[in-house]
Amino acid sequence: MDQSPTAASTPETTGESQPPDAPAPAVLTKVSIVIPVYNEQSTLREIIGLVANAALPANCTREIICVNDCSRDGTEEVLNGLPKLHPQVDFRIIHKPVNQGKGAALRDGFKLATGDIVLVQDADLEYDPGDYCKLLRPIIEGKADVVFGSRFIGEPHRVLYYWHTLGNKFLTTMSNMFTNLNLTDMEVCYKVFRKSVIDRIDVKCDRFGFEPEVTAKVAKMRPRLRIYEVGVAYYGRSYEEGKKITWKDGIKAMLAIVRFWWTD
Ligand SMILES: Nc1nc2c(ncn2[C@@H]2O[C@H](COP(=O)(O)OP(=O)(O)OP(=O)(O)O)[C@@H](O)[C@H]2O)c(=O)[nH]1
Ligand SMILES: [Mg+2]
Repeated sequence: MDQSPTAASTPETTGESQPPDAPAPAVLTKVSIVIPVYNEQSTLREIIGLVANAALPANCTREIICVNDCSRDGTEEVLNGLPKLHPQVDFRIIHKPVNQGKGAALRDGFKLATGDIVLVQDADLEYDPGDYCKLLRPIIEGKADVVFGSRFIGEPHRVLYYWHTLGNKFLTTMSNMFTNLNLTDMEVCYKVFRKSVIDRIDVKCDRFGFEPEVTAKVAKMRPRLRIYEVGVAYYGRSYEEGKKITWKDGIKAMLAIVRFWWTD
């Protein structure tokens, strides 16, 4: 594996020799922010505003890739209006003809990514793009190949469902037992990858099995990847506010943990 800092942080070789006192060339790192979107008309404008304006580490640029998973609530119109609202932002927007799920939407989004780093963002307002610097820094500094956020290590988080939290912790523990990682939040949305890592992952799960699948796959990759975790804020929503995930998704996650431990 390439052990240099990120591919992105390697200055381009131009072949020209620099005078000794010339300022070091600015190193540009492009971050591809991939957002799966399904019936998120009510939060989309606000979250995209936050994503478009979120602070990034120095010398980083961004592209925003939105994958509309055949929404039926006016999401399409909101998405098509975004480039006008944020003319400074490099958008890629695709509309899928059939609903396939978060994993499939991300698989499509990753294919369009042209950045050096790929970051997954949900389209609701549960996570805070204000955490991007923290999430990106370990990769930019060359210490990490993959960074997971964690809702359970210290940052502000809305106090909500006990059994849901316990379910999350159970799934993380089960995933850890199979992968031998010591993650604290396997199901977190914020997952950041060097592009060269995500390019090696063939995402098979179309729906929420994505989280255990990529976790198992990054754990299995050899030479071993450097995986970091950073605390992120979490503004969880209640079922009345539109929360969709249920215990059935938990069962599917358990099956995915075993499946991707056993096979690729
Ligand atoms: N539920 C759902 N989300 C999808 C689908 N395709 C893409 N997504 C997007 O995937 C992201 C995560 O979905 P959420 O429903 O918020 O899942 P979650 O955050 O794990 O669960 P909640 O607690 O319900 O918010 C959101 O940005 C969705 O818009 C799909 O088919 N179903
Ligand atoms: Mg959500």
